[in-house]
Amino acid sequence: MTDRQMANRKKKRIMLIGRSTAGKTTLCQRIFNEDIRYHKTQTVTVEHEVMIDTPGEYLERRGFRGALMVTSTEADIILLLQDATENGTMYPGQFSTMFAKPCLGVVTKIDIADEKQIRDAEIYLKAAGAHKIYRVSSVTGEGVEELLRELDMPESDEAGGK
Ligand SMILES: Nc1nc2c(ncn2[C@@H]2O[C@H](COP(=O)(O)OP(=O)(O)O)[C@@H](O)[C@H]2O)c(=O)[nH]1
Ligand SMILES: [Mg+2]
Repeated sequence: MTDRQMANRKKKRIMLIGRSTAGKTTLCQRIFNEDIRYHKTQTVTVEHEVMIDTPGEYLERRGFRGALMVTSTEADIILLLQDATENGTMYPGQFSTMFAKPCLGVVTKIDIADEKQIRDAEIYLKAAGAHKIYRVSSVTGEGVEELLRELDMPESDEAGGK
């Protein structure tokens, strides 16, 4: 095992859930200081052994809820992403109770949302069962450092250097 693999083994695994275009992949890329570029997620991908990115369909289609539950067994923490600019939400009430893991809420795209939209997104996440909620923009980076601190992944620890 390489040193990096050793280091990653001790790191918590973070699973990202959210409808398509919620900003899961972009947040992942931001966290690892990768170029922000668009690509659609077609399968579950594990980035740098710590981030588990999931397809939006897993949330959008009821038939895939089981897949989310199975994937969650690999995770230590679950992030429920809610796009602040989305009109409404895909999360059913108490969605988090499906998982036996701590669920944190993340409001995304705060750079292009107004305060009311951000507050609504927080209400949706709270109703979904998120026990703590963060506001981020993966474009400007606002709020990302705070989230990383909560996840115990300080930006300085070079989590995903390629
Ligand atoms: N303005 C802004 N756009 C974002 C942000 N995060 C993601 N996006 C955009 O939203 C779209 C969908 O993002 P993506 O990460 O692919 O969503 P995913 O389907 O949840 O993985 C892309 O065009 C991103 O550039 C953000 O924080 N601010
Ligand atoms: Mg994606």
